[in-house]
Amino acid sequence: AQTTQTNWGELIRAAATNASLKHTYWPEIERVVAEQIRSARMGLGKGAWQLFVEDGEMKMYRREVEEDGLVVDPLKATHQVKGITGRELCHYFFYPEYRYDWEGTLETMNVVDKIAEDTIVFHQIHKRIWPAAQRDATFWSHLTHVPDEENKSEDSPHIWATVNSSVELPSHPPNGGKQVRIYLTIILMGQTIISPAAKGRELKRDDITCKITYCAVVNPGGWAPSSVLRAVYKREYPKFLKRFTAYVIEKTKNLPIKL
Ligand code: 6CM
Repeated sequence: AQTTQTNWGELIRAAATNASLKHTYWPEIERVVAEQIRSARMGLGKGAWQLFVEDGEMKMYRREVEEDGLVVDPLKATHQVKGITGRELCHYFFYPEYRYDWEGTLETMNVVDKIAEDTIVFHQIHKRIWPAAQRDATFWSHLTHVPDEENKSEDSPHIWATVNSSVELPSHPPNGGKQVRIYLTIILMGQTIISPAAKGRELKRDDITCKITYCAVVNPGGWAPSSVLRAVYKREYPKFLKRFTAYVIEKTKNLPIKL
């Protein structure tokens, strides 16, 4: 009941930098980020989600959806990882300097526009998957944090999120090169849970768990055989989430905890 009353737009605005708030993209960023946070927090709720990968704490669900004959299956994944915070998770997902370290589907990544410390515009070319044409994407990426509804006390860590959403760039028209443009809306969200045992003493990495939600809708933009695409997703999404979280654990293990 709480969730329906939350004004996510207001919370997202409160976390944003001035440079982001002033940008022409802002109304769209606020709308999409609010919508993504709302639906990521909703859990599986209604809708025909089918579990298609289960590996330890990691669970991945999809809904089979096609638009104009193209597979656009929404994906929703949940995971739990010890030793990292939601803020750290989203930091490594958002900032471009780490992307080649963990993004296995990437051929090239370019920062088209660094709008602000919390909003960056990217052009990415992804690896070609036989027998389809190579894909590229242009999207803005926004890093935000909102108070945790379940943990309302003053000093409890915020929920952090990075949202990526396609945007048209006159400098990079779709299907201009040899790639087919894909359209994506993606959220990675992390909620930090602190073990009650840590109360009153210095926090250790052993005391923290990150509850992760990752949702993705990718429209392949042009011909791609459904069965191949679903097989690719079944292989690549778990690979991404395992590899990426292992990467964040490795990067942060000797660093001070950033809540
Ligand atoms: O969210 C992820 N990565 C982000 C940073 O790179 C970003 C990227 C999203 C692009 C995901 C699409 C890649 C798949 C390209 C293949 C398209 C179809 C080819 C036709 C096959 C027959 O949000 C992690 C993304 C993990 C991808 C599985």
